[in-house]
Amino acid sequence: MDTQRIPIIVPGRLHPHAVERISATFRMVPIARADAALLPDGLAGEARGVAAMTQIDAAFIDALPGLEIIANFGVGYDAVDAGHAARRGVIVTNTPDVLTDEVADTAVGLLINTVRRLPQAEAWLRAGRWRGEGAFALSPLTLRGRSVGIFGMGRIGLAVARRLAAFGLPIAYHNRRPVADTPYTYHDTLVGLAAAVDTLISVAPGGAATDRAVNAEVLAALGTDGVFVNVGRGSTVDEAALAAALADGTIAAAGLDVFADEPNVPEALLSRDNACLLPHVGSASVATRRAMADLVVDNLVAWFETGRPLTPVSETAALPPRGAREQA
Ligand code: NAP
Ligand code: 8YV
Repeated sequence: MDTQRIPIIVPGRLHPHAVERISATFRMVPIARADAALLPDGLAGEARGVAAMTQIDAAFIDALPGLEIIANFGVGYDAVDAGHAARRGVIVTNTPDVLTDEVADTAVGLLINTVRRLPQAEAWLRAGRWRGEGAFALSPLTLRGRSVGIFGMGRIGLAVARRLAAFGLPIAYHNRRPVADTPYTYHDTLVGLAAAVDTLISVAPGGAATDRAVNAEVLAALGTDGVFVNVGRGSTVDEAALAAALADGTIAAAGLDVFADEPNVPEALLSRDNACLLPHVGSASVATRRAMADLVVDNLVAWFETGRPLTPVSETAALPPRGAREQA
């Protein structure tokens, strides 16, 4: 197949390696954002693919009648209306597995920084205070003796669990369903999990089902020695309740890589010394982001050359292959 003639829309910013490969393989159509009004004349009818790391809503999908596939940059695809895409017969792909270990490493680093206050200790040294004032204060919290609860025991959750089990910490988790063949303790509610542990790590996806699931009740259940870490999605947390819990001692500390309205971080979190804050860097190494970019493009190539995507999301996994559609 001559893929060079296939229009692939790229709304907004995309990883440069993905852009380079898409423009070398397909007819790439960059637009500023996912708004069909920005498409060159006639392109809305011709477009067959979208590659994006931005919001793709139902209106944009509906504006592209020939759309076959949306390749999302990221394993989390809450920005894409995958349910609507499925109803329209449009495949959605994401980038699982290639980032799992990187994000799990980040989660563990963030947990340790939060508990042992290593960023504050480094700032103390760099400000000349070690030389001028003496040793940095002992950290009130320790990882020793903690028990860990993972909200979202999927690919990344399991990778975090394996790491922390090797640290000698007991692991429990909450998902909608128990995971087969794992040694970890299952809780069928998030608040039940929070009450059973003192360290809650969220690796849950965004979307309506998890919206502000980590709320005041869950934080109260975690308790005054509690540490909350989030590498999943900011939307899963009631940030006002979290800021209040950090301020009034309902929990001890939080480590956050993700926020509800990125890149805007609430002042009530920025001002807290017991919050360790990262700018969504879970997967952000050169090697891992390049692997994600490759998987975005490999999905497009596989769809147009073999008729089957490599990593479709669950909502669109049962859609028929390309060949079956052409015969229908
Ligand atoms: P995954 O394998 O699909 O795991 C997600 C887990 O969450 C599943 O075990 C799922 O189990 C559970 N879950 C989903 N909805 C739930 C709900 N409503 N209530 C309770 N549990 C629920 O995905 P993954 O590859 O581990 O990635 C997880 C998430 O991490 C992504 O969606 C993304 O948001 C985030 N992420 C962040 C970064 C970063 O840079 N910080 C990087 C990569 C990924 P059940 O289906 O049984 O409920
Ligand atoms: C990416 C992520 O940084 O994969 C995900 O779900 O959150 C991160 O790996 C993000 O998707 C790129 O915008």
